[in-house]
Amino acid sequence: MEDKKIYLPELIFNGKELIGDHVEKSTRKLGDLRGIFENGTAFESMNLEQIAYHVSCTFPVQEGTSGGLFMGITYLMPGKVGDEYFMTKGHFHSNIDRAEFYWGVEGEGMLILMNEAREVWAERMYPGSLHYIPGGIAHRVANVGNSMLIFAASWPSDAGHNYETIAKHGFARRLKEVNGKPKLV
Ligand code: M6P
Ligand code: ZN
Repeated sequence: MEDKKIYLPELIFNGKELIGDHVEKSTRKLGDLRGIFENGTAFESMNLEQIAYHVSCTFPVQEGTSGGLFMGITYLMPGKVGDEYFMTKGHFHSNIDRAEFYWGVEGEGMLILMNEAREVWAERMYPGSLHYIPGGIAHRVANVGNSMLIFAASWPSDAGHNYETIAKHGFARRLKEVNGKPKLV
């Protein structure tokens, strides 16, 4: 007899993509990242309509609900503005004590972290790397390879994104390519 209590999952994560009816996709073009790179002249000379990254997310509960979790996959293109790698905008959480997991899926990246005292450090991201980002830590990812960087993330549904602090003050160090290698300067 058919078991009426066994269901198919509503979402599939096939290792690279989130698939299902409740997946929301967003795109950031290079032009949306104005102000985050040091070399403004190099930035303005580039094709600002090109895609910098896509994010595919699932929000099973309403944003701001306590106790829920969100998940997203980010597809960050390779490239540089001057000697700085393409990177995500980066944020603290609006509820600053909320943590997050990031994990590497494909490509080569660097997770750049900064605490409220503005101390900066970074962790290498690669397929299978797992990164626990404690509360109170701003986070941004740079693609340091030559191919697309894919990483996944899961964060609390009441974390929220505080982009203002980073937009205003940036990170205290920049990740640049120095002699062909990524370096925090
Ligand atoms: C991860 C998560 C998302 C975030 C995305 C892009 O998938 O942290 O919450 O939106 O990366 O990063 P950002 O919002 O800083 O551009
Ligand atoms: Zn976050």
